[in-house]
Amino acid sequence: MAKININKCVLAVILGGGAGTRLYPLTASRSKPAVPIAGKYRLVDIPISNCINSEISRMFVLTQFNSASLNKHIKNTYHFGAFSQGFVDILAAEQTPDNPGWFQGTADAVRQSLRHIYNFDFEYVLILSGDQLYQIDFMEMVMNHQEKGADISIATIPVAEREASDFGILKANDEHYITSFIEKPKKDLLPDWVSDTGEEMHAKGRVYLASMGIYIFNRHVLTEILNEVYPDYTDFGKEIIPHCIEKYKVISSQYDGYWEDIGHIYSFYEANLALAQDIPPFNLFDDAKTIYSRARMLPPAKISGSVLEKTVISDGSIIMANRVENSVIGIRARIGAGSSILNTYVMGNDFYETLEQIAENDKKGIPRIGVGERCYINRAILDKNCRIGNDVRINGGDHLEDSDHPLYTIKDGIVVVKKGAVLHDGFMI
Ligand code: ADQ
Ligand code: ADP
Repeated sequence: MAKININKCVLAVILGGGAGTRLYPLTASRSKPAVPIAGKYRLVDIPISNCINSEISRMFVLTQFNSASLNKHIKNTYHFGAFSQGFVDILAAEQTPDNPGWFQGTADAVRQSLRHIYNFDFEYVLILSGDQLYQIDFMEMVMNHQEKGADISIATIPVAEREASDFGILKANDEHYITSFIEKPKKDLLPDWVSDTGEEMHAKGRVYLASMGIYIFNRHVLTEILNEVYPDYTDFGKEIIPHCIEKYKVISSQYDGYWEDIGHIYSFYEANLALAQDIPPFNLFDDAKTIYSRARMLPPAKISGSVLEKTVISDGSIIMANRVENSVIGIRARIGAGSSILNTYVMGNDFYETLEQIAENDKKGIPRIGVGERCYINRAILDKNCRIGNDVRINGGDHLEDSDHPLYTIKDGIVVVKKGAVLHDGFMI
């Protein structure tokens, strides 16, 4: 089959996030697509970059609330030029006379956005999640969808038993038509949902076919489903998809590469730190699959007296630490002499303090922005613009119980220091 003009026939819709509770406190003051990842990117850069690398350049980002940082990031990053039809537009939940509330779920978010989306010419809508890490060329999925004459395609991936209950699990026939679907099945139901996922996957115990939450809908099918057939259903995974497989031609498009859901603090943390490994499964150093982000005019990182092991250091950082290990250090981060940073994601800062500001703050006893001297920080996420004084000790781990405090939150043993938090000299967690 001839290669299709994917940019003309596909329009992408990125589900930028619901209430954002799973990534709290990172989503306390910003919308989920704006959450910083991998030192210099934001969550939304991942699906957008995958679209661009797949030659899809028309995208809507649906988000529960708009934020200045998201707008600024999108506006300053994604320019497609005068001779392109490309755009990235943010659609935030809005109150209208007949709809007082927020998006009630993923399908409701798309339903409420249809009037903006349908102004454009396209054959297929590609629906993407905003909190996943992957590098996929969508061309194959679109061609598969077209060849099979499907109404809906779902990207699927084989998963093992321990994660199967976190996903929509499905079964498909030899022709890849989906015959049954269950959203997040309980452990005791799993034996009925084993699929033939291929020899290699079976050998790894990955015998359940999970929905990746990536869908292609035919243009007319999507409006029919959302407005006529199931006008009351608000969620794709829980309601729309399980019901659609009886009425529509729904196919599974299996993918066997790296794909990670990063919607929880734990998976977000693990995925970030994995970038510091020798050969990370998610490859930021691949010219063919660039992850795009805002080009900032930052100076190179400056490092002195530090032992660095498996560490990613972003532009504009000033590192005087004693040791940084298995960590990701974000833009403009500052780490003082004698400090040890272990197993930690430091998001970095939005600005530098001037020497005058530092002197002024010193007088008032306010720690300077970044991490001070002789600190020990292990198993933590430091959100942006934190002020960590000298001799601060943060020791995350399973000995800590989940809890929420004014300056930090503990989830799954990971200490998340909130954006802009001030931890004075000697503070201990
Ligand atoms: P979940 O990820 O649990 O499962 P959901 O919470 O609906 O599903 O989120 C899907 C995406 O939509 C996420 O990026 C989320 O942030 C976003 N989202 C959620 N509510 C939204 C709203 N009201 N407005 C805008 N965006 C919103 C889904 C499927 C499963 C599948 C997994 C794969 O339901 O079947 O296995 O994705 O990760
Ligand atoms: P977030 O990453 O948490 O979403 P924002 O992107 O909203 O944060 O904020 C980042 C922007 O705010 C930066 O571009 C920076 O210019 C600006 N900013 C924030 N705090 C300060 C400050 N104290 N001084 C100067 N600029 C600031």
